[in-house]
Amino acid sequence: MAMRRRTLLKVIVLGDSGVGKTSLMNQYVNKRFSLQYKATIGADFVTKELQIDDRHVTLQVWDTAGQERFQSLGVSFYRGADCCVLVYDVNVGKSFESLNNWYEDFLKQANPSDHSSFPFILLGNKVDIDGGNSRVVSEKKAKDWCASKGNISYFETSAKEDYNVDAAFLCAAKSALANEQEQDIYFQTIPEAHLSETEQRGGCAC
Ligand SMILES: Nc1nc2c(ncn2[C@@H]2O[C@H](COP(=O)(O)OP(=O)(O)O)[C@@H](O)[C@H]2O)c(=O)[nH]1
Ligand SMILES: [Mg+2]
Repeated sequence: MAMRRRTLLKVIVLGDSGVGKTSLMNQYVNKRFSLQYKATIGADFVTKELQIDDRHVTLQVWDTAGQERFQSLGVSFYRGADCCVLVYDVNVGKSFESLNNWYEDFLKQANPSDHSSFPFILLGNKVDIDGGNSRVVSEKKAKDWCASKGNISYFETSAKEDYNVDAAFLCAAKSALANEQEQDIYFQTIPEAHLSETEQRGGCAC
């Protein structure tokens, strides 16, 4: 009988309030959408079971409970993240301008071992609105931003119409998995003394 390992991956979703983070997660996990404004789905995270190649994966997707308005997300939100999904609204320029802040903030708070290789995904959400006539951020502008951050994957999405939602989260899961495997290899090849030093540094806020 084949033994199969289950892998837990933590994905966090960041972006300005109102861009559709909760709606994207709700569409992805529950296949539901509501136009009614809800700040949170009432839990720290939602989970989805996935099969990626020969791996059983439990994807844990963390939502901000509306605190993103105050930029005060707790340490537990960032801790141990394997992938960061950044979201902006293609119809709201400010939400795109905020991406740099979310990106920098994530790296500062989560402090992953290798900043340059940590997997991010960018979602340009609400592409359904007004048939695209009210969009203010072009696909090119978004892709240029992704290129400037070391080739982040980009998806145009609609939580309302369930457009590209599965594809985006699957990409997030695969990127997280790839990064996790690279880290396994990395940690296996360094001496133990070095490892504890790295861990201590990773856990320190300063
Ligand atoms: N038309 C449209 N509305 C959306 C979409 N995603 C979210 N919304 C709406 O935008 C508002 C804010 O969504 P929410 O998920 O609460 O955003 P959050 O603050 O980022 O979690 C709600 O009224 C949603 O119904 C989308 O893809 N298309
Ligand atoms: Mg929300």
